[in-house]
Amino acid sequence: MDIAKETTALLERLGVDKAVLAGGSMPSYSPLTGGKVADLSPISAQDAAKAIDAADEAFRQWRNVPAPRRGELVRLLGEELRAAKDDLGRLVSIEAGKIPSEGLGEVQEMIDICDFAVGLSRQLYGLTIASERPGHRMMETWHPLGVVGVISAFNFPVAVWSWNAALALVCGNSVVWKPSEKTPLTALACQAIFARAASRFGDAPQGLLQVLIGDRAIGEVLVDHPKVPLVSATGSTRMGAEVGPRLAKRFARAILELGGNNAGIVCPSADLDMALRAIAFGAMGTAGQRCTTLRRLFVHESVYDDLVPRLRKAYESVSVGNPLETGALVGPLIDAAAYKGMQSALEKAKAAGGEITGGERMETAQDAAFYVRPALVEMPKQVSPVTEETFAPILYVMKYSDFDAAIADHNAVGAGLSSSIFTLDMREAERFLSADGSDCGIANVNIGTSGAEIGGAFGGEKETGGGRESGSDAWKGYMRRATNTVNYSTVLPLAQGVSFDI
Ligand code: UN1
Repeated sequence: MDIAKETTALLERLGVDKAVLAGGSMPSYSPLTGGKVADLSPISAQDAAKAIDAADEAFRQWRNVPAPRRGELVRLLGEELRAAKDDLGRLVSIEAGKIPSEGLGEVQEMIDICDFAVGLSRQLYGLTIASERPGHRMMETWHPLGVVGVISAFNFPVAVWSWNAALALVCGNSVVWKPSEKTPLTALACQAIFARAASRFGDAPQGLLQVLIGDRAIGEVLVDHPKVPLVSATGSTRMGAEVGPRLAKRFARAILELGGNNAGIVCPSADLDMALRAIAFGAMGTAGQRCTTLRRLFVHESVYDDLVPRLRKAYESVSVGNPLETGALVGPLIDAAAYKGMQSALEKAKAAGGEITGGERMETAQDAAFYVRPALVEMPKQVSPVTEETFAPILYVMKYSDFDAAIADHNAVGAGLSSSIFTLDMREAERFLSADGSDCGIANVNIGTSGAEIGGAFGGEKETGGGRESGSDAWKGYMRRATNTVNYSTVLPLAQGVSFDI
């Protein structure tokens, strides 16, 4: 398979001009082979600022378009995504290394959020609130906010953009997107797909979606630009720790979706067959490179010797390889740095008494592709590196005897994204979901930590950043709220009984 040729052909089919793929100074690689697939031209800081100005102009028109009509644009985007699903899914596989069903699943997630946002475009409801004064009415209105900056990561190169863009657009905002440097091609494809939807829509303002191809300095232009009132950023906790304070300094909003160090608890009553499958997908799926990947597992001592050997077998036998050429379930790591990070975590785990199954690099013809066997590490207790997120397929397994202690250990890490309990005991399940249970933004019962549906709000607590994207009422983060009080009486009573007679 000539991956560079196929990438160019896919991009052309998706509507990207071939000329932008060659001759630039920013090489783009596929983790499937490590080979180069394009040379893009990064945008300059000056042009990035201009693109943001253009998006602000577009916003000023778009905010006056009725929300249900704005929904029509997102409906068309959903239609274009349906038509492009096979090609875009394959491009996601080429650029991010995902297996075909996950590449397609990512596009399905985009289609789903478009459907959700179309419905939402008729439901941007505010409250009517009882006023304490006679002849007065109080209400809340939700208004468009402005340019929404989106910074996305390589591991969900297009779905996370669409969560933000679909909501932002129906909410009356424009979007400026800085994709990961590791996955710019899928972003260019989305830009072309969006352009088709916009042209079918007819009178959408120019510049509603801007894509900034570039490095970190371009991300900084977006974060610091005074015309960007909200930045939604997905990536490492380290990135969030830089972006958050910069936004706070100029009182801009942040939606941060950062690291996860997600855990599961397997209780004595668990359905072990089901738990096994959920754990296998959660920990090894997407080669351990989801922010929701299962990274820690607490197994009750009464089922440990039943479950863990079966899990070990699954780790030893799972197919690893180029998912577009073989039926492999585990594709490559994104790059050499990810491989190094994985090896250094495994060395630390070994030094801390961990017993490791897997973790080794697989032989391939290509030096620059990093295929690894997922690692299962039995740990005597929860110490570093278990307490840190390593963005690779490592599952640390620990034995527990006391449920309260397991919950305490579950919560004793910096991140707070996703979590799972496997139990048939309703007391344990409800406790896990309660105020003194899991401290994560996502807490599941009898399913894994990854693979959330778009209908719920997505995000997490603590070092995960606190932001919420996608479903439920996450849209409120993309609008500004006004409280309106209307006096339809002939007098002017002041609130709280204050008198001020001039
Ligand atoms: C991410 O890894 O940044 O819940 C997003 C999931 C997907 C989204 C993951 N729906 O695993």
